[in-house]
Amino acid sequence: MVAFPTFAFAATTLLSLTTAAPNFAPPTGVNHRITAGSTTENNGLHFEPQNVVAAIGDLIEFHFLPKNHTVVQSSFDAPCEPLADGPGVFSGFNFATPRGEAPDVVTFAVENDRPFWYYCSQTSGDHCQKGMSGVVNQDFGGGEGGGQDARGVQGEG
Ligand SMILES: *[C@@H]1O[C@H](CO)[C@@H](O)[C@H](O)[C@H]1NC(C)=O
Ligand SMILES: [Cu+2]
Repeated sequence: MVAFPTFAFAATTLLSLTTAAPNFAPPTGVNHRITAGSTTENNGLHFEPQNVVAAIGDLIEFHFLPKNHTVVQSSFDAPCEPLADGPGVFSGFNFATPRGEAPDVVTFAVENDRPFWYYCSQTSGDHCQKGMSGVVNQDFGGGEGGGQDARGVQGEG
């Protein structure tokens, strides 16, 4: 997936990837809607759906439900930590909402078929440790994360 620099999303505008991605894949017109937070699961500490399969050129949209969530790119090996080896997606804390959906949405395009692991970095309440993580394009083969759910997804509390 995309490896653009750490940034904060400030608006609903689609992130322009033209500078970061000279070979930008043609849009497919398919959007995958993921909510950060849940009205039903795990006391709201949940991404839904937490496991998405997307094609190159699809859009991923994160919509934010109540509490104060983020989307931060992580790795299979360290599901509750930002990428150690370089910049990744970091939404910032701009999406807290007491009820309903936050007005701002994080949107980006899928540019490759590598797994995109992510989590909520809200430490007040240990959201990730309690199960708030997910993945786009998990490797279902024998490689990284093959045949397993996102670690950290199965909450203990
Ligand atoms: C959301 O959480 C962050 C980090 O804990 C905090 O800095 C920020 O003030 C919170 N925002 C709201 C509106 O509660
Ligand atoms: Cu959260």
